[in-house]
Amino acid sequence: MRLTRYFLPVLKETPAEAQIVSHRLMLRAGMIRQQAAGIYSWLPLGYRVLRNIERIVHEEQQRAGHIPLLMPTLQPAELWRESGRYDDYGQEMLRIRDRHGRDLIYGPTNEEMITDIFRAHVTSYRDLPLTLYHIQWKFRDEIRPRFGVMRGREFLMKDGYNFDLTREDALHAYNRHMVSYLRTYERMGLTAIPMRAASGPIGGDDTHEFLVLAQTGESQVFYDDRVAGLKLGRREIDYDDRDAVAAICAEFTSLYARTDETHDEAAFAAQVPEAHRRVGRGIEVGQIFYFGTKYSEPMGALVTTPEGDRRPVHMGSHGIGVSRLVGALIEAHHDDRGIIWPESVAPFTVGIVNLKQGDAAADAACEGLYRGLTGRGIEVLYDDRDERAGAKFATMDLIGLPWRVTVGPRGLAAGKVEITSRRTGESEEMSPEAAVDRLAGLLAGI
Ligand code: 5CA
Repeated sequence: MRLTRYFLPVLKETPAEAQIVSHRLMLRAGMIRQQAAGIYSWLPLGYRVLRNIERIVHEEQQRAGHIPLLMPTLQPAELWRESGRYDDYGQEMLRIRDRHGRDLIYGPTNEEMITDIFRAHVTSYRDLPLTLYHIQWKFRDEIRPRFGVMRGREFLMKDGYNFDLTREDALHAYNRHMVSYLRTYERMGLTAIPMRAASGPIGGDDTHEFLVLAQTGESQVFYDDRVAGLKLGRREIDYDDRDAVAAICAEFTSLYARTDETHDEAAFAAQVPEAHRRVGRGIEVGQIFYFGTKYSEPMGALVTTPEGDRRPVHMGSHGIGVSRLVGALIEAHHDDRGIIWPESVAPFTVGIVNLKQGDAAADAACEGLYRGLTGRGIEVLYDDRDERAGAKFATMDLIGLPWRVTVGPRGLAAGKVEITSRRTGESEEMSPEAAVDRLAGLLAGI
């Protein structure tokens, strides 16, 4: 993409309304625009990041054997009356009436609708296990929408729902989700710690939240600091191997890690040596629930068992805050000059800065680099504006592309361009051809 043909409305001023760094940087980098309290347009740069996050979420869900579909944002109130949540959900639920006087809601979550789909089509244990998910906009009329996309009213969520014959099968689905979530966050360059939590309006007893440690997080967290060092890494995972999946969950949940809702001071003191005890804050980027037959029973989602009787299925639901992750990623990856995107989610991986637009040699070298890199499948943003070098560097630093290639007449006279890592600030000079090879090599494993 050439910057002169793109739409990147960066702001020079720091917006006064933004209280936390990710919100400030998203506004300054031209990623989002607020349209109403807690409701945002995703401008092209922000939309690219959102799409990259979605892609990783899809890949990891499907790797775990979960099946994508797409449910609507508007739901008939009838379904929610069946489960009893139409009245329970309170003011967070946005209620709408259509021209025929029928009550609709803008879905805050989809347990009822997915249960309705299930009961219409599945009648036998032979069709189990089944996990369906989608990535769709939700609406919750939060009392205090704030921190930009972190606590929006309209927000993008991945929500998945498992259907199983027995509690044990459903707990395997729960564990599968935990492991797939750990992988998802790790691929984005985030450490998200599973913490025992409270279930709120979704229901059930078993629930974990995934928290990214950050000063600006809304949740207070209590944990053994050794839990923050655990990594899945590149280990092979067989999602059908119950014991192996359960063992990974045990590895990641046996050290003390709880949110304030479930924190137990006595257990904290007994289980965690003082030197490892930490109290901090975290951003909740996901939550998984097992709630048994809470929806299947009232809504009649039954299957025949191998013994021939009919039983309500065991269910759980599992959510990832896709749009919130954009903010969480920035909270975890920035410096005083701007965002520092991990390569896996970066809106573009490489930025080309032409120090002297209009100089024939510099323009030709930039065009060559642009074609060479895009030809190798790399997403490039070429700053071809007629601007001062300082302004171009500031824009690149602000929008946080992982790699910058700087091209100027002086370097070119010696046959060189410069590659700079946004994360380390380290630079290296080489020929334009070598730069293409080097970047293609560095990015091959992402
Ligand atoms: N039905 C379940 C699981 S699918 C559910 O709704 N879970 S949830 O309420 O925990 O939401 C899932 C994730 O969505 C949260 O972990 C959080 O990351 C994200 N989320 C929740 N509310 C908001 C909000 N107001 N703004 C942005 N993200 C949110």
